[in-house]
Amino acid sequence: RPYKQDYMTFEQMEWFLRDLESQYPDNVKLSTEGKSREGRNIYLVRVFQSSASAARSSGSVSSRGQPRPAVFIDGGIHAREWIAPATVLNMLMKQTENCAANTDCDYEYYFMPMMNPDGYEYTWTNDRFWRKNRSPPPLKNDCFGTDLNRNWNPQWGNIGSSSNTCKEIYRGTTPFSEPETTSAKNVMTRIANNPELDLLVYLSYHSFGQLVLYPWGYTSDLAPTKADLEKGGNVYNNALKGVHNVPYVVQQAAELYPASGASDDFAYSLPIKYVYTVELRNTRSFLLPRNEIALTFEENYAGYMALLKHATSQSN
Ligand code: 0X9
Ligand code: ZN
Repeated sequence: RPYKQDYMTFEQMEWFLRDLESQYPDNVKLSTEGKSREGRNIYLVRVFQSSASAARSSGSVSSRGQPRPAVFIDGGIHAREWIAPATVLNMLMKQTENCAANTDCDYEYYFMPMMNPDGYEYTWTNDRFWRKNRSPPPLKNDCFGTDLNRNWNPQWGNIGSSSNTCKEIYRGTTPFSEPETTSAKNVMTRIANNPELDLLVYLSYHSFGQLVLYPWGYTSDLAPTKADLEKGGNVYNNALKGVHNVPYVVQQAAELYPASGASDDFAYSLPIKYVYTVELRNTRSFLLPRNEIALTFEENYAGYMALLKHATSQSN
């Protein structure tokens, strides 16, 4: 299948996902994990080794009764960052092809490629630079939308978020007040608590800035496993750089600016060992030309593969 070189509407994404599942029924399971505020589906895509090839390779991980490694990846938390869902959808397709060919399929892969369908739709119809979801304001004459990357625990309501509904960083009324963050939280918690799985990696795709950010994001205090986080970030970045030689910077999220209530700090607290918010191309604008969609995907797929291998290697 050719990679998607164009930005898709939400409806096109839905067709793309249904099509992928029907083409690869042994490797892809599409589910709806909730509905957005305006009633759009929040999709989860599970990609996995087919049971036939798992049986053939018995003697490996699963049959020894050890948990299988798992990874959770999201895109589209922020509506205007179009390259994020575009990249995640291409990653999802490439991972599916790998699993169907029975190569590089050692994990259970969970993708939530479009976390904010209402906001995304709004960027196509009304305002290209909309960031938040489209939650109606608590008070009339107030402003719409909650920042889905300020609505999580721990540290909800702390620095770098706002209680003013009109702000881009409005945090919502309570932690997980939004159906979109609740859906993602529930899925991540379920995977983390599944004794058959070992949730090792979390990747959240955003733009722009060319950054690989690791926790904490709410404080410049060092995370307890900062050395591991930095190492994994460098593994991702070195592999990425090898593809198109584009510079990304690995740093602690709070060094960009402290922001509390983001998904990465939640993921790190679950706990997940390797947690990154990746700010994709470029360094100037949310308007990334279409001809950079494939390039962005290619370099980040290399980073992702290298990180996943690192996370399961003996020498990590
Ligand atoms: O501010 C954000 O939510 C992210 N940047 S963006 O330009 N895509 O909006 C960065 C979040 C980094 N993580 C934390 N600060 N926890
Ligand atoms: Zn963002």
